[in-house]
Amino acid sequence: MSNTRQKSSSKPARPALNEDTGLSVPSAHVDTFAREHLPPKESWPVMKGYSAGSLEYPAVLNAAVELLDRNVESGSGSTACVLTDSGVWSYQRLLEFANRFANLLVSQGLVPGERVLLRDTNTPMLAACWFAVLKAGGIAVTTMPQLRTQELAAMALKARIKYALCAREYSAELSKAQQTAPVLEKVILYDNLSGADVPALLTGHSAEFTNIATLQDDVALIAFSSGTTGEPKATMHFHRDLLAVCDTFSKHILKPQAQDIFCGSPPLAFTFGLGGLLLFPMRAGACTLLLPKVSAEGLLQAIERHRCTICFTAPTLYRSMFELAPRFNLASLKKCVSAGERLPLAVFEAWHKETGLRIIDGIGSTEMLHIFISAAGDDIRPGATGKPVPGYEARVVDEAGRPLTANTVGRLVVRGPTGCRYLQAPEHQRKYVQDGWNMTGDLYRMDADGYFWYEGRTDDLIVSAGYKISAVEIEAALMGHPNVAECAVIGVPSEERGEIVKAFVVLQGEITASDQLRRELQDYVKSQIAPYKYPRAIEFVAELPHTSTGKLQRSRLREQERQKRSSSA
Ligand code: 3UK
Repeated sequence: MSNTRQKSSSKPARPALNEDTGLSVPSAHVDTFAREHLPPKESWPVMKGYSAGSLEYPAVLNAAVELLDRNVESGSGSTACVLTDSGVWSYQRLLEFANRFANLLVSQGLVPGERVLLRDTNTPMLAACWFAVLKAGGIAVTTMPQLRTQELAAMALKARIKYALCAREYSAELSKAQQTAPVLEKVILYDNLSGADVPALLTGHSAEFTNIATLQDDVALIAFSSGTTGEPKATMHFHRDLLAVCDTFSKHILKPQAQDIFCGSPPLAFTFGLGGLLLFPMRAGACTLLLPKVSAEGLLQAIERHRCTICFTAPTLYRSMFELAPRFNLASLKKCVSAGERLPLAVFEAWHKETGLRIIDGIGSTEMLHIFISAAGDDIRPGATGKPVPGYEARVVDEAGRPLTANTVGRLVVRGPTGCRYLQAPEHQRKYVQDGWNMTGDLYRMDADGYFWYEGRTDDLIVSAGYKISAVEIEAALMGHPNVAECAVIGVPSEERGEIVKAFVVLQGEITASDQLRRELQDYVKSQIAPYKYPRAIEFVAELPHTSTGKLQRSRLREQERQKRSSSA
C-alpha cells in the first residue's frame, strides 16, 4: 500500500477516525467538507454485504490505486486498457497520464478531500482525470457535457467545488458558471488529443505520483441525482463503495474476464457508465472502448470494428439497435446489460431473436451507486428485473414498511454494501432512508419465486430514455419564458423512449398559441437546461387543475392523458 504523502498546507490536518472498522487510522482528507457534511450516522442505511463472500477491504484504501496502479504492478502495464476510434491506451499510459494530472492538481494547490469537477464526453483523458483526482485524495464530481451554466453552477455551489478539469470544447458553459458560482476558482482546460504525445499542459508534470493513502470510508465521489423537487441531490460514495459494486454485480452477475472488451453508451458522469465502462473492466484487468458520442449505428459499428464482448446501454438504444443489427457482424458480443429504466419484454425478445443474446436487465440508482437487482443467463426471467444481486437484500413493502405477500405491488426497498448518503440534505436523507432501508421510489412486486417485477414510480419523476427528469425543473425553466403564465409537466408513455416529457402551458393574456411558439418554447428550454430534458410534447391549455389549496395536480393531468389514450385505443 502506498504511503501517505505529507503535504504542507495552511489548513491543519484534522484526523478523523475510521468509523466502520474502528481502526484509529486518520483520514487522509485535509479538507473535511465532505466528511463533515455526511448525514448523521443514525440516518444512514444499514451498510453491509449480504452473502456475497468477503466485501472486507483494508482500512487504508484508494480505489484508483486498486483499479489502475495494481494492474500495472501485476505486469499488465502494456495491456490495452482504453480503446478509442483513434488509438489504444495501455494501462501504463493511463497511469502515467493520471499521475501527471494528479501532479498538476497538486501544483495548483489541491489538498486531499477537495472536490474536482470533471466535464467531458467519454474519453481516455476524462478517465485519466478521474483517476488523478482519486489518487490525489480528491473527490471526483463528473458532470455530463450537456449540462448548462445554471446546472453546473448549482453543483459547484452545492459541493463547494474549487477545481475543474474540463475538455476545451465544453468550457463555455463552465466559464459562465464561474460568475454565479465564484467558489469555482480554478478551471483547467485540456485538449482531447488523437496522437500519442503528451500535451504541453502535462509535460512539466511528472509521470510518477505518490498516491494519497485515503481510508476506505473517505469520500471518493459525489454523484448528482435528479430528484422530483427540481433541486439536485448530491450522493456521496466512499473508496470502498467503488470496489463493492465491482465485487457484487460485476463479479457475481456479469463475471467479466481479462479478455473482455467493454463498450456502451452511458456517460462516465452517470454511475451506470462509470461502473460499466471504467470500474468493472479495470477491476477485471480488461479493456474498455470509450466513445465520445453514441448513436445506435455508431455503437453497432464500434462493436463490429473493435470486436466488443460486453455492451452496457439503456433499453432505448437496444430498441433502435436491433432494427439495424442485421447489417453488422456482432459475433464477438457475449453479454449485454440494460439499466436506467424498464426493459420492455418486446425489446428483450427482439434482441434475443436478432443476436441470440439474453439481455441482462438490472435496476440500479445513483444513491446505491450501481445495480442491486439483476439476473444473467439461465437465471433470467424475461420481463422481470431479476433477483437481489449477491450482497444486497430487497423487499417489497407497504406504506408502513411491512413486507407484502407475493405478487402484491408495493414500494421497493433495498440494503447492501452501498447506499444513500446525501450531502447536506437531511430532509431528503430522512425520506430516502427508512429503518435502515433505501427507499428507491419504485413500485415493484415480487413473484412466488423471488423475482422482482417493475411496476412504475411512486413519484413525479419522469424516466425518458434512461434519463431522470424532474417535472418541477422543466416547469421552472418554462416559466422563465415571457409568454408563459403557468405550466405543468408530466411524463407520458412513449414506445421509443419509455416516457417523454409533456408540458401543459397556459399562455399570457394576449399571446396566441401556434406551432412556432411551441418550437420557440422547446428551444428556450434547451438553451436553459440540458437539452435532453426539453418537453417533446406541448399542449396549450386555458387553465390547469389545482387543489382547493392551490396546489398543482399533476396526477389529474396524468389521468386525463390515460383516458385520452384508452379512448383512442
Ligand atoms: C429506474 C429502472 C426499471 C428506477 C442507474 C444502473 O438508473 C440509474 O440511476 P438513476 O439514479 O435512476 C434510478 C431509477 O431509475 N431504473 C433504473 N434501472 C431500471 N427501472 N428497470 C430497470 N432496470 O426508477 C430507479 O429507481 O438515474 C442504473 C446503474 C447505476 C445507476 N445510477
